[in-house]
Amino acid sequence: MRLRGPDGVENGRIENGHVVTRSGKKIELLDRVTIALAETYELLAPVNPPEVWCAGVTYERSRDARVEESAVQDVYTLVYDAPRPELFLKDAGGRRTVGPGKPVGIRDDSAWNVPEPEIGVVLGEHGKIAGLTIGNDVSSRDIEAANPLYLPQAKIYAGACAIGPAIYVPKNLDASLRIHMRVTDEHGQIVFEGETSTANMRRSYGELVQWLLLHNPVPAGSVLLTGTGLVPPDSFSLRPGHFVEIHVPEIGTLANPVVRASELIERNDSHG
Ligand code: DO4
Ligand code: MG
Repeated sequence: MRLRGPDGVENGRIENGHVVTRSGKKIELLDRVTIALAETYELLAPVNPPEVWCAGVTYERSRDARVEESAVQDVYTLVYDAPRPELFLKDAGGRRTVGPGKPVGIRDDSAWNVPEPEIGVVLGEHGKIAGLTIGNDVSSRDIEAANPLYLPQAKIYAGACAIGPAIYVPKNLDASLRIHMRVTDEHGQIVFEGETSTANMRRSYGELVQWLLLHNPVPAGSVLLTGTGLVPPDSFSLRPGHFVEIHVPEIGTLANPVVRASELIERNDSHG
């Protein structure tokens, strides 16, 4: 994990309820489940990925949701069953990706926005899997549903991606992970809650990475989000003021408030 504290940005690992930094400092975790830290420390995205890629329709639940929503239904059934997965570029240069605690964006020109809680594969050198993190592939379902050719606009915009809070290096990559998501409103009321497991994924991480790297020079440190298996009911849309928490017991909690994408663009403009 990476954090910013009084001594600047530091890398560390979690050991017995503490973060132990590379310089040997021990910082107590306020909460071992979410890996929250005291206010003097800011959790950062665990990597600055040169590129973020996503796989889509890797869970039956995602396939069914897209078949129902889309004006063009066949593409989703075909890609779910095909040997070649759906892969798309989500971000490059970290312009649209935020770390824990930072606001994610929803498009102002969309009325149907959702969080997509996903396991992120962190790529090491030579296509090796360095570890796993949590990702939020925030998406506009009405834009995606209108026409599959609109997918880049449904997926790529200011604040459309969050990753963190830590990188988990599993002993066994095939061991399934539980993914729990909760969305609350400004009063703390739960407006959506659900859970899935990577046991429901149709493809392995290794298979997705192999396809991604085929004739494609993706730099080490990039992250591949592996698809969502959790789709809120059609009546649900994210709105500014919502707070998204994605919890994976082995990794921690990725928590982000929701704002308009246009607000994030304005904030960046005012910072020059
Ligand atoms: O085909 C649309 C994207 C699907 C996606 O992002 C997912 O299944 O997670
Ligand atoms: Mg997704």
